[in-house]
Parts: sequence; structure tokens; C-alpha cells
Amino acid sequence: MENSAYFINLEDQYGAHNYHALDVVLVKGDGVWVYDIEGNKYLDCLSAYSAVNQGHNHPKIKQAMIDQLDRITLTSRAFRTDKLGLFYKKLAEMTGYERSLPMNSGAEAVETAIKVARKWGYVSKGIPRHKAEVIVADGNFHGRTITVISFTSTHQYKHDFGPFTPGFPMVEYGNIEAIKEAINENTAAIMLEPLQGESGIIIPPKGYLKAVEELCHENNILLIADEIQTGLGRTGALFACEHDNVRPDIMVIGKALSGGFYPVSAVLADDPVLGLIVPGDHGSTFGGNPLGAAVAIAALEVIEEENLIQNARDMGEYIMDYLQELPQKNILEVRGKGLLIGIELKHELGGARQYAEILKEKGILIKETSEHVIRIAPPLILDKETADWMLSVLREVLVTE
Ligand code: IF1
Repeated sequence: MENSAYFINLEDQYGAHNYHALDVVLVKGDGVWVYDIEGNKYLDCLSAYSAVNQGHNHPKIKQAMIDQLDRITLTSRAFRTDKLGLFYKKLAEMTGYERSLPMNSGAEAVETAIKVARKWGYVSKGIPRHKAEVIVADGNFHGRTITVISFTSTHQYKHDFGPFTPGFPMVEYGNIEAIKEAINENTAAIMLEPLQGESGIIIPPKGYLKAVEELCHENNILLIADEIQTGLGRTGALFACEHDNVRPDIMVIGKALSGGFYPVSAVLADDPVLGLIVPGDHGSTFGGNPLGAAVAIAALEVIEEENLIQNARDMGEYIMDYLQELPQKNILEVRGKGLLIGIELKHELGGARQYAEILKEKGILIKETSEHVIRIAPPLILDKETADWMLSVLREVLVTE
């Protein structure tokens, strides 16, 4: 029977080393728990970067996938199916956006949103071709494709991969004056994460998102929200923008849209924006396939039926209150929204990675975000008993040691 070392060596020998994964070989997932090949049990506090909000191996989503597997999995969009229209309808009813365009990965959906915003800029706003600009924020993370890394502020994500796509002026995240200065007659859109995940759970100043939305309305500019990580209940609302009473013109979702069963992403917008897309403008072999559509409908239903938004809000507040009461011996700041929580450690401790290793030995899997932040992002089904156990372990590791 092969053990963890065997599979770790296979990955190291035959795979490109594009990740520095923890040395834990997971073979089973069930709700908030995952199990390694030796049978050790772990609380998953990453949720595959918020793609498993519904919990691992959710029975309802699994059954929807199994049922569709027995029917048809892929036709391409050259033909129609009995699942895509139902997926569109579910998204429209649940999110309030009139239309959607389905893709597969998050980066693909971000690229799609940029294309849609640029076309709106040329056709509806009258920006001369090809001068459309999309303002982005420093510290952003929107994916790994060449256009998307063209506007990253992370050196490693772009340094070896130029030349880059132009048209993405960058401003300081959270600074509304910086956006005012960047806006010009060629600005088609502003694209933001409502909270920045990979930069270390960065929450913008109160009122910032609303001020950006108002700037967009005043200057005939589209607001694009990338909620691939913050969306679908993660922050204790369907969308993080709701906390600020902001409704973006273009909403980008992914990850938990499929509950971790299949890559499904989508761009949501109303008819004046997505209605501009005509046959031939854009496409994808797997985008909108019936298997992904069936899975996504079930994943969305689970969010509603199991009140995951309320639970994320309640459990997030409970956890944040507890962590903020801890002796701040090693802790610089606890911040977050719902079940997207960051514990920034004092920098003299040497970074959060070592704590990922320590917590793994105690049965908790976390992924550090930016160098000094422990991200706590368990599936939104987390119950109080499990949260109490998790908090007791975090207290032991962050306070007593
Ligand atoms: C990696 C974290 C990073 C995202 C937002 C688009 C995408 C992501 C807000 C692209 C993806 C993943 C990708 C993964 C690590 C993880 C991540 F923030 F979630 F932690 F990198 F920042 N917009 N985020 O978070 O979606 O194409 O991956 O489906 O690339 O290392 P994707």
C-alpha cells in the first residue's frame, strides 16, 4: 500500500513545481473534514480557496452530477441542452442579474468580463478603438492568464511572462482619490475584489466600494466586482458587495459555483451590458456544458436550502469575537468578513507558513495568505462544536506556545 511519501515523490518527480504544497496527501473529503492516506483527519480551513463553501462531497451536488453523468456531459454550444437554460434562470433569480455568460475557470471569467466591458466601452460609451482602459487595484488577484497577470502588482506573477496586455492603469486599493485621478474619457470600467484575498484579507475603508460605485455612475463607467473568492456566501452575504449596498454592473463568480465538483464560472450583468454580446463574439468548448450546469444549479440550491449565508455570518462573528479576545501576544490583527478571516501574525515571528505546518500536526489545514497571515476559511457548513475545537487548537498554537 503506497504511503504519503510515495505520492509526494511522484508529484515532485513528474510534475512542474508550480506550488509549494503542504506534505499532506488527501484521499477523502466529507463536509468540513478531509482525510490523508494514512487515515489522519483534518479540518479544512482553506475550502480549496473558497471553492468548497458547501463542504466536501456534498450529497445533493454529488447526486446531481451522477444523474447528469448518466445522460449527457458535453455537447458544445453549437447545440442546446435542457440544463443551460435552467442554470441561467437559477442565476438570474438568485442574483438579480438579467443575464449570464458561463465559462470554466475564474481567470476565464475575468478575461470574459474584461472583453464585455471593453465592447461596452466601444459600442455604448463611444470610446475610440482600441483605447478602452480598465482601472485595477494594486494587490489584486484575478488569475494567472497573460492578460490578467499583465495587471498584477506581484512581481513573481509577471516577471518572467511578458510582454503584457496594455490598458490597465493601477491605483492604490482603498484610495478613492487615486481612482478619480485615473479616470479619463477612455475609462470603460473599474475592476475590484470587494475584499482582497491573496493580499492577506484586505478590507477596504468603510464607504470605499460605495464611493467607487458612485464615481462609476457619475462618469458612465462600469463597476466590475471579482467575487470569485468572496462571493456565494463566503463573507456572510450572497455577495461581499452587499455589505456596502453596492450592485456592480458586472459580477464575476466561480469556485463555489460548483461546490468543488467541476470548474464552473460565470459573468453576470444586465441586458444593456451582456446584451451587446452577439453570436461569434466569445465562446468556450466546455463553457455552459450540461454537466457543469446541473452541478452548479445544485450548488446554488444548497447555499439557499442550508442557509449557508446566515451560518457564515453567525460563525464568522463567533470566531472573530473569540480571536479578537485572545491575548495578542503573537497576533498583530484579526480581520475578515463572514468565514473569510485572516490572522495577521507579528512579523518578527517569521511568517505564517510555519504555523501551517504546526496546525497540520494538530489536525487543521490552513494556507497562509501573503507572508504573515493565517487564512481561516472553512466550508460555510461549519458548526459551533467544530468551531470551538478549532479555536481551542488556535489558542494553543497562537497563544500558549
Ligand atoms: C493560484 C486565492 C490566489 C481569485 C480571484 C480570480 C481567480 C482567483 C479573486 C482565478 C483564484 C486561487 C488561484 C490559486 C490560489 C488562489 C488564490 F486568492 F484564492 F487565495 F491565488 F490569490 N479571482 N484564486 O481568488 O480563478 O482561474 O484559479 O479558477 O492561482 O495559486 P481560477
